Amino acid sequence: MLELLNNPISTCSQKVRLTLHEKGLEFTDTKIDFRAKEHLTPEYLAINPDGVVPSLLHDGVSILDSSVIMEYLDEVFPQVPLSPRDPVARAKMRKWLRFIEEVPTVAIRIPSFNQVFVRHREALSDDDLEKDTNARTLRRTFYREMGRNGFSDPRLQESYERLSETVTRMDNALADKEWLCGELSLADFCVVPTIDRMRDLGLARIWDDKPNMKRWWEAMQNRPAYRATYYPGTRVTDIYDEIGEPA
Ligand SMILES: N[C@@H](CCC(=O)N[C@@H](CS)C(=O)NCC(=O)O)C(=O)O
Repeated sequence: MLELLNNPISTCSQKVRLTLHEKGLEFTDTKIDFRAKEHLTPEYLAINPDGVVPSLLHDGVSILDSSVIMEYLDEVFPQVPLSPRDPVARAKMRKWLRFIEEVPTVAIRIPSFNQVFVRHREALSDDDLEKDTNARTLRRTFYREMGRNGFSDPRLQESYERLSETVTRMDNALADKEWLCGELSLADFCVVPTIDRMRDLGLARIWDDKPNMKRWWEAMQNRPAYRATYYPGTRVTDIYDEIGEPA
């Protein structure tokens, strides 16, 4: 049995939901409430000591980290394969996964928190802010830097540059293929949540002049797995009335 401990609007959770749906795997969808800090309870930390989602439980065994979970699912359930068989092509796909984790996945957090999530910290007293920061097992430095007013303008601009660089690389890679690695693969699903969040935050103009990227995005949104992943309540614009303007 597969159980996914996840959150509807978490981009890392969305990567795994996309993979599960594309592969047609049934799973129990257990929602972890960030506002109630369910990801920081002793029970959850016993499953995932990093205090982040998603976590996959496969017959009770925990598999952690969204990209690791994606590769695990593809290995254990080889029907509907989402990784090339050829080792060189597979290495290229893994290079995409690493790039996506290191560059756009990290970059998108800065505008996401500045435009949306930082508002939950604005009213906290100094003591509560410190407590909230210290509770973030893996992310203390990140939360400390954000403070109660968000990340600095240079940090935001650097994030935009990294997101633009990602879109440019994708557009170039897609010039002669339908999907990032030729056949549809985990690399495509790994980057979808970042692209979807960019659009949600009003940053879709970044691919206005990128025709290959636009074609890829159109095709992705037509997939049943995409539609199953993004049910109502999975986007920041579904939940928050006002999303700050992109800087
Ligand atoms: N490398 C981890 C990162 C997971 C992660 O950062 N999850 C975010 C949601 S996308 C989270 O749980 N954040 C909780 C927090 O900021 O307190 C993975 O890919 O699974």
